[in-house]
Amino acid sequence: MRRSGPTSGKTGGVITRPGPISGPDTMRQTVAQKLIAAHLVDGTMRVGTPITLKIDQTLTQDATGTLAMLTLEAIGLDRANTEVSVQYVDHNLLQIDNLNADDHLFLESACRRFGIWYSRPGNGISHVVHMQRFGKPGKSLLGSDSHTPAAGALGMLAIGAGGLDVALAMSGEPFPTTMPAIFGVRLVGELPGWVNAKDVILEMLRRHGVSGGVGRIIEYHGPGLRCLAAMDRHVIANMGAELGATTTVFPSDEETRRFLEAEGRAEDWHEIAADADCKYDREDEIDLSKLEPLIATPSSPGNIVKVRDVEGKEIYQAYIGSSANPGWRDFAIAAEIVRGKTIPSKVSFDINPTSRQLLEALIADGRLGILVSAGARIHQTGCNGCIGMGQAPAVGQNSLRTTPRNFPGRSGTEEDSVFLCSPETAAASALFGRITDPRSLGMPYPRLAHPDSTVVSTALLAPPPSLDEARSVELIKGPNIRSLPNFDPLPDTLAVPILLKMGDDVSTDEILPAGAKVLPYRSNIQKIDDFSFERIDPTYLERARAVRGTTGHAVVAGRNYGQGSSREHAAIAPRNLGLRIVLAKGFARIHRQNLINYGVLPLVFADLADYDRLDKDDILHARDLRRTLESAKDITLDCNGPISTRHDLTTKQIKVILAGGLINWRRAHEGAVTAPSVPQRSA
Ligand code: MIC
Repeated sequence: MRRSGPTSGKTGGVITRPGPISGPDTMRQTVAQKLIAAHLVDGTMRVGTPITLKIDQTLTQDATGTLAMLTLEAIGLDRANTEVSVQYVDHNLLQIDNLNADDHLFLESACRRFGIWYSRPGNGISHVVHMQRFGKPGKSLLGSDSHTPAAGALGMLAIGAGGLDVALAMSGEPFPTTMPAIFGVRLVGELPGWVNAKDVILEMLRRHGVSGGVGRIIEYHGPGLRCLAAMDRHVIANMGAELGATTTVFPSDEETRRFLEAEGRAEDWHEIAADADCKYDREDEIDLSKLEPLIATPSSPGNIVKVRDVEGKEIYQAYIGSSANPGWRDFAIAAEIVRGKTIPSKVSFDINPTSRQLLEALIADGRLGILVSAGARIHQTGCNGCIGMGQAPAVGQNSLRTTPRNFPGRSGTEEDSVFLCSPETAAASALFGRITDPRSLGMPYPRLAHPDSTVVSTALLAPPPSLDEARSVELIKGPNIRSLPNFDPLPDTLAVPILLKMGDDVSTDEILPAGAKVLPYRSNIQKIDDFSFERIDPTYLERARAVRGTTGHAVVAGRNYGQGSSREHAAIAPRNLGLRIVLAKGFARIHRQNLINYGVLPLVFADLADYDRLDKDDILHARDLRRTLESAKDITLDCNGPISTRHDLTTKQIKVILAGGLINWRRAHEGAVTAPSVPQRSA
């Protein structure tokens, strides 16, 4: 590793520089700045200013992909205009009726029609398969999944977004965003035995909380990188989403080369290193050798304690898998821990292989057999219980998972008790039936080197057909696949009741849940409406419907509103129920953009004290809204007195909201798009 940045001087200390420094004229650049500079279409690289980025690759998964494909149809796209676009089917895998299977067939036909790779059900989780088969250092990737930044592990600029933004990127449009600050995290030392890359990101969450990355790219550097394999870096980059970061990047170094060589893609490697004396906007340092096993307690990835602090609590489930611990070593180490032993009968030991390649590798090296003999339940390759698609725990029982999120009810069980930890902690706890620090196992730490070559499996990965063939493909639409509703423009005067007053860090899982009951309606907005805010207030739906055709409504929230998933349904469904304004102390990036894309006005309190003055069922008045939005950043609303708010919208975002959303705006300004066809590159 060539570069190391300025140190903070003491472990855990954070240095914040006074002013923005990221600029195109900065000669000495960080990896993130180099990646942005290489993809900058419009704007200057000054922190907080609008920029647009050229997108080389896109990733969609089935739960968000159906809407993205319907958008491609609506805008009349002929063929994906990217270097590589891949549609994965990894979320909606349970087929208890026709709904999910209908979506799979629709997506398969859309891939053939629009020139997109199709990763079939059973091939694996998008982030992992993408890294294995398509990821390339130096490329940009936009994905309709908040964990897309996982590909930053390979030195990519990988960003999560709503399906509509990803569809437009597929049509060849640059992606609009805000220039993030670069948060350099210097890693020194080496991970001790029994401490996983998961503990590194849990340590970041312990230090910085679930909004510590908002408006930032987190860039890891320093000598400690040497002990992190590419899939370990994936763990850290993946869960940068839990810090609210725009993305996470790692340099492309010798380890990246080793990974790509093992995947049979040595030619895709090139080095990307930060310049020796580059500067970060903010800095932190982690001494890996001082880390110990950590765990997120229910119900936020930000509730971090030492495993030792909760040791002894009985568990019902230990679950290994998901994009937050996807690597071969994550499963192999679990196998070594349980080798020759038996999991107690009261524990459900769930193994969710993350990709077909990984499954084949675990079969080939015998470790799947070891897990099965110990009592593991082997589930199909995919996201599964991470998104509540099966494997829900019993009520009130502790479930230990290596997954990235434990937001309330996300597991599928309303009163769940989900902890997030490393595979080492999950496997050790499975053996004892109670939360166990893996260092108390009393066995030597099995140091497992990644093999030099991996099983490469492409049996379930279909390349796009030729343009001629594609043009004759009909989209296959089952009865559950419905067009997007039409939304009206923003009125000039609003008198909207506040239907909900929420606190800080409300996740999209609470706004519009996922899970096996709801996910099948991701392609049917009219139906998915029914679940809006049901976890926060089950009376919301009825109250929203009552005023939908007349006034519409508003909701009020605290900081970091809409953290978590990229699902645009969390904006569309409440919008379809009449949501006009979200007034919050602050927003998570992707959800804010999704609100804008569907014509909902996101406003922030200019004076936080006003939050306390508002109550559920108060009426919020806005007058002369259209003109004020265009002419000023400050908007004064009225609710028993003035409420000062700000919007921070770009000129285009204002126009989009005034038009009632991005689709309306495009219809009015650009008409249908027929993108030039570009031959797809093979993986
Ligand atoms: C998640 O982890 O919440 C998901 C499921 O991957 C989501 C996508 C979705 O809701 O479909 C995400 O992270 O964007």
